[in-house]
Amino acid sequence: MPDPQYVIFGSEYSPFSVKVRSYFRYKDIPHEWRPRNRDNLAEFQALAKLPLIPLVLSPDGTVQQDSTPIIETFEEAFPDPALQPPSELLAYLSCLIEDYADEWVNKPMFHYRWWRTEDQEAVSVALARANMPNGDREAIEELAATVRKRMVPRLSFVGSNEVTKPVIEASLDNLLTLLNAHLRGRNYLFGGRPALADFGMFGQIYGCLQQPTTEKIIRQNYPEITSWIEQMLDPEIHGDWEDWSSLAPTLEPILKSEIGALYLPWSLANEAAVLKRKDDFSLTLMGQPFNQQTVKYAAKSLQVLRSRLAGVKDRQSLDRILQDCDCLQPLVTKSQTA
Ligand SMILES: N[C@@H](CCC(=O)N[C@@H](CS)C(=O)NCC(=O)O)C(=O)O
Repeated sequence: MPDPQYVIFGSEYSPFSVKVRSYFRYKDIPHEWRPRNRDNLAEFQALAKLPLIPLVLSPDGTVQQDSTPIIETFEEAFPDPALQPPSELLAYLSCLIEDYADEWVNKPMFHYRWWRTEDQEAVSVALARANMPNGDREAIEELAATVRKRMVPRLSFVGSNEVTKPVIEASLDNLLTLLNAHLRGRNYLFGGRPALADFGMFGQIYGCLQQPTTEKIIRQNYPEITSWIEQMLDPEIHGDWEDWSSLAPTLEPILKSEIGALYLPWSLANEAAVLKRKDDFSLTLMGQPFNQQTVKYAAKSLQVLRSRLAGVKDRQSLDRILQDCDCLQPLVTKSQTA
């Protein structure tokens, strides 16, 4: 009898869905990739607690949503090959980078998707086609117009506006430059095997390759990233994990200039606003103003990072790295409500 299949309801255009799909492929977990569309929408809605993809349906009928907890659960049932480096230090950094990818790199991905007319047009037609695989041209165009009208105002959900645009775009430029350098001469972020961080980062950057503006930026300038993305679609092991000493020269700059200088200060300000029940917040990033509406989910994920850090047994080297990269304080001190 064939192995029972898990079903992943997702979309090629959903970074969190392709993140989970690549994980299932890497782990060789028997699954069916089921793009959510008009034909299966009712089935999806009957299963979903939240109107979000990915959704994983297990053969026993269990439903799971939210990519990080999905991966954590499956890691227990399918421990080989291990998703995280055995070093506690590197495993923590992998969690931190995954969280940054999910909560911060999602901003430029979504911003570039819906900011410029060329991208709006291309992505809305692609989404309409995915939703109506057999639709004729007129129906696709009509749906694309509806999708575009609905999605463009959602730029505010990720904090994309005229004021924040320079920071969001500069952050992606910075990340791509540093990531390309880090991936030169190595297959994955932590060496010859993909880690949790790769899956999170892959989802967002794969999304960037599906929209004309960022596709051009990446294909013209960042060949190492392009080939890493190709590998991440169906990842295989090419070697062993590296040590911090060989990763540090090119990984530290990402931790410092992206996570320490942008993501964690943003996340801390967001948390403070959530605790004060404010609808929005502002802070200075890259010497420029940044304002957006509060995101409850990011406040929770910051707390998860803190609990995880508190559970690390040997903190000495890790704390020193986090300190050097300006990441430590937000990961040990909760925002004040007063
Ligand atoms: N934290 C969630 C985020 C999931 C999410 O935001 N999914 C988006 C697509 S990437 C979604 O479903 N948006 C509503 C929709 O597409 O209907 C996860 O990691 O799975």
